[in-house]
Amino acid sequence: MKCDVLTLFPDIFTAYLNESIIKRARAKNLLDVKLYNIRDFSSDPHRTVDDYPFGGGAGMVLKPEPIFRAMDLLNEDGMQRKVILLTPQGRPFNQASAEDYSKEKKRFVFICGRYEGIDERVKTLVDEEVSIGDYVLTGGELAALVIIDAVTRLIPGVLGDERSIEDESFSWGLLDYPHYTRPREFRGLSVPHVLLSGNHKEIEYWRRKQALKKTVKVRPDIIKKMELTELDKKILSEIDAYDEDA
Ligand code: 6GU
Repeated sequence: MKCDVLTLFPDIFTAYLNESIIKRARAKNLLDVKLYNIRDFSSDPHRTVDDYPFGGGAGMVLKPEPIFRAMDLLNEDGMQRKVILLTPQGRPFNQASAEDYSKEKKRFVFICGRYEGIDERVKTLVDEEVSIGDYVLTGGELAALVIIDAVTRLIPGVLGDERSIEDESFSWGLLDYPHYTRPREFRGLSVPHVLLSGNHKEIEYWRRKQALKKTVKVRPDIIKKMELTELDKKILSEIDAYDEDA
């Protein structure tokens, strides 16, 4: 994934982009992020980026000029770009969006809104408005990082163990099953026997059951939308909390 980020707070990104899997993806050139401070594209001596809203009301609005000037600079290289505006008014981002983005050939631009809003005319530059959930953040920076993270881990070669993604698609849509490592017994809490059995068929069955159980309990909406296999239906019939008619 290659992207340009327009933000008033580039420092928010640097710590996260310089750790762990994301750092390694950048080192391998599988992820390229260039940060641009919108304030650097202000044209007045006070480096103003916001102004009062026409029509009155509380809060400030991001001015259009600095963002247009930043986009003019990006466009000088003639590359095709997909421009995403991060806003709580956007289309909800999900795992399917992450998969689409991970296959995108174009360079991305993430425009991070701040303050109470952004001048509506900026949207003439934008291909998609995207939100990461039904709550309000103080700015789009965390949303851009969430998207970059979710997309990067889907790019082939980023995760050390390619099975991590395979395992996920086996249970795609379900919440994950419980994981255990050594010691077998810890403060009176023991690892479920089946995981020590070496019986891979039984382990697979147990994990699927645990994933279904967890999902029924905390995300019944996911179960309702899923295509269940005959095995899933059998497992679910063994789970008390599940009501087929709900
Ligand atoms: Cl993309 N931006 C802001 N400010 N808040 C959000 C969001 C984005 N997605 C959810 N909440």
